[in-house]
Amino acid sequence: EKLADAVIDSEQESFSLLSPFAPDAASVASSIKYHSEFTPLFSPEKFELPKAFFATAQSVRDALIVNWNATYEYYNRLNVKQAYYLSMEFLQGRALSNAVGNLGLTGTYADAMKKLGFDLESVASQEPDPALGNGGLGRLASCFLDSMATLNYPAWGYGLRYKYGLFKQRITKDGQEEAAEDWLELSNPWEIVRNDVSYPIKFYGKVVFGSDGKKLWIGGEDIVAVAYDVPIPGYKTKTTINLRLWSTKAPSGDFDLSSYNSGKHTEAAEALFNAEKICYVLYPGDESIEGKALRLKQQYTLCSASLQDIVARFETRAGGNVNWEEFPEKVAVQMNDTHPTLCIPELMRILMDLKGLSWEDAWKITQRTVAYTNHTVLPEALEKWSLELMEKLLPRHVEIIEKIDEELVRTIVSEYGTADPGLLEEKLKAMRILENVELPSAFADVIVKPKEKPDIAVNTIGQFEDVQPVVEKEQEEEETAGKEEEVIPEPTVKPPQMVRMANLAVVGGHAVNGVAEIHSEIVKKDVFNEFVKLWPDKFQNKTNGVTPRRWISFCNPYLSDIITNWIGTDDWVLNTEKLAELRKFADNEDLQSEWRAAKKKNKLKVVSLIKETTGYTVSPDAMFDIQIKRIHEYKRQLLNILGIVYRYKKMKEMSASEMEKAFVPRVCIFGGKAFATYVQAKRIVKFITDVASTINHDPEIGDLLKVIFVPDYNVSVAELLIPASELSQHISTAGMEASGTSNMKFSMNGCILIGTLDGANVEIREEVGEENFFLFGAQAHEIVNLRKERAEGKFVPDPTFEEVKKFVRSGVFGSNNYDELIGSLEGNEGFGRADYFLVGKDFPSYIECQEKVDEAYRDQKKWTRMSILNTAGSFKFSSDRTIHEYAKDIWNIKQVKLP
Ligand code: B1H
Repeated sequence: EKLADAVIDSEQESFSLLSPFAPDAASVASSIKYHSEFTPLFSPEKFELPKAFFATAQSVRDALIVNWNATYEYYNRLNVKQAYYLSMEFLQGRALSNAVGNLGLTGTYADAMKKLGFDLESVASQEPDPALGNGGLGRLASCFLDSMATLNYPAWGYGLRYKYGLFKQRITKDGQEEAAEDWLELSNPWEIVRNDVSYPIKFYGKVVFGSDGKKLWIGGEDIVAVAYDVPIPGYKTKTTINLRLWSTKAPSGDFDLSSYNSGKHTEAAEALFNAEKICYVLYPGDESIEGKALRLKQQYTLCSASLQDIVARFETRAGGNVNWEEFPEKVAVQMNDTHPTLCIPELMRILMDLKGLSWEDAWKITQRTVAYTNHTVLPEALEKWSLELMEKLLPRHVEIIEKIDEELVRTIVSEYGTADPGLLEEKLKAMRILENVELPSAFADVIVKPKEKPDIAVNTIGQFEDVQPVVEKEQEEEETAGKEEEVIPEPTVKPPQMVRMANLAVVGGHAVNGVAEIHSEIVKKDVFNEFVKLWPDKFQNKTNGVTPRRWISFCNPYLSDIITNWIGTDDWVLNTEKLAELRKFADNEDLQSEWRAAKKKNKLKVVSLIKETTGYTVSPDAMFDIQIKRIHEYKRQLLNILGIVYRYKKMKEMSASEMEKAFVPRVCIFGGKAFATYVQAKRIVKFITDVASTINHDPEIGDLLKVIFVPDYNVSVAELLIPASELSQHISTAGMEASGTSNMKFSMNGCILIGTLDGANVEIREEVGEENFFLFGAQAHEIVNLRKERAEGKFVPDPTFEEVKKFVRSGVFGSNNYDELIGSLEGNEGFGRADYFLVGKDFPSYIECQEKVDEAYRDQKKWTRMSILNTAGSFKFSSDRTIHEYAKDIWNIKQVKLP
């Protein structure tokens, strides 16, 4: 009965639960005072901003813990089905304003801060921005947590508690420099360590048969994973879910006292360091085998600790009555990309080796429990692991993976038969989990052995490397130069044997989804086409979304107030479809002038940010044109900056009055980090800052054009930039950006997008209307042919493109001739990479489109209307919509309302 009462029908009422915790400003102030005295982090005599932040956070945490406990207890009691979102990244951003906002206490806390002599905004800005993620994939995970809590879904996140988050970026005269991000330096007020929730994790060792005939994994290296819980409050609900982050340590007793006593201090602590270093850094470099082993250890730690925890909870909640077949009715595991794919063999291992289930039963349960989200189609980003490394580190898992692979081979053989060995070979090549590995012995003689040829580039885990490493290519060419006549001998080196994690994820799960419509189509047509033929029902689309709490309500209070006033309610924060009501006021001059005033106030904040971080002064009356995202060739920051260079060249050819007539004043803002070993991306950063310093110091240009690279782009910087944006750039080569999520945030904040038909741009344009989106560039289905043409030398570049390259090479931006950068956009010689990302092809249509942008901006009424219609049309992109879809179509979980 209780369960039936609590579980909310999908077409249920919307919640109007007020926070159960409704103190007044005076009691909040006294709670903060209390924590400033009794939560010892700082000396007692002073009460300054950092201490004020920690004391305030502690006081908010008290409320969160009450709600967290109530939520946990209730789910335990009802034993409802719960979803678990496993991700190597959660890019949470600062928590204070978000928590206070979700509790509905922003006003109360602001008043309390005043009583104590502070203002809430400055206190909140003391919080370190925890960067436990690289970009969109990690931030998506955090938006999902906010929606799960807000919508009262029983769901948790599982991740790793990295000691150092994504590096801090400094911009120097040489470009980007990286420094460690020590976000835990002063401790993390939001986490609660659970010393009683810890699990053993094993690496290396060997597999033997136990006395009961079951497989036993023994020996090797043992460490312990300890739970750190971060409460995640929902908006206007008591539901407070959990983000459980694992930290690693050595088992107690591993400190070697006798070594220490004999003076060997470092050796004494070796085991401790060995265990702790697993969670030191988000994505350690993968250049060395040590680095690779560490990343695999991280992935396994996440999967093993989380599954042991989930299984233990299942058993506890079942009381004395464990029925393993019910596991998928109580548990849904979502794998955020392939990084947690070891969940599949790990759940199999636990069920078979520890719980005694048969292979068949364990396999059915695993498949029904697990699902996989794909976030990229870049071939170099599809994760593969060396079989040799995995065999050493996780011998039992490799046995299980080999058996899954064998079963898959059986399925493929029975589906396609052996009559056409060529066809069968092709299918096996596309679908097998193990690459370059002999067929299982049972199939050895029915199939002609596939011819071994090494892959050109051995895949590593990142998507951040040069797609075709320049240096290697050059060497290759040197080595083969003048040898045309010679017969090239068959390579004697054995091709590397690899485990293809994406194939394992597709085979082992019951659902596979892409993250935008066009991306899900590409996933089906290209990446996993062979699997679609086998299991068409597995494949789905779940277009990404972002939380309207953080990304409109809290980061843009000026705009939020206007929306609330004009719609007549603040319900839109929960029911974003209400934003569509703004459409009927799009031409209203009062709304338009309020709208512009709010934008201006947000722009003024960014003017200060730019002054503080770069020293440049920019005009708040110029158009703010922004591109913020990881620096990657496919995202084409190079197209943007070359467009700016072209604009600058044109200006230099004009008189002052001609210039003003021809161009609208712009501040072009970039932000984003380049992966530390991604050389070409770092060159792009350096080039942008070089162009910036030339243009910004050119007295003839003045406010007509400024170029800014905002250093150390992160969630907090995004929260300032997005509300101030007027134009934002989402200009990836079509087919390459899976979704993008900042595009959604910009549109919600009344920013107009310039972009290609890629990722979620396609759907945003449909929703906000074609006339409110600046479209240019080649389309996804044209790309293969365009590249082919390009490589064959058939492509004739537009004169504007030749002109802009020549201008760059002429030395206007300093002594650097940018050979590697500009060369990458040209033929196949030298630095030539035949413009793989088609910057040259799209350049003329981009320039033309930017002219239309200027023209539209000149008519401020028209522009404001476009801006309002973007916000009004953005409602589909709330992560609430996305989470409802996952809950219904993949996880099969129901909303549960706390009493
Ligand atoms: C996305 C990644 C990613 N796709 C490997 N793939 C990583 C791959 O550390 N690694 O090894 C880290 C991240 N990230 C992004 O996901 C897509 O590029 C975006 O288009 C998409 O919006 C986002 C969320 O779906």
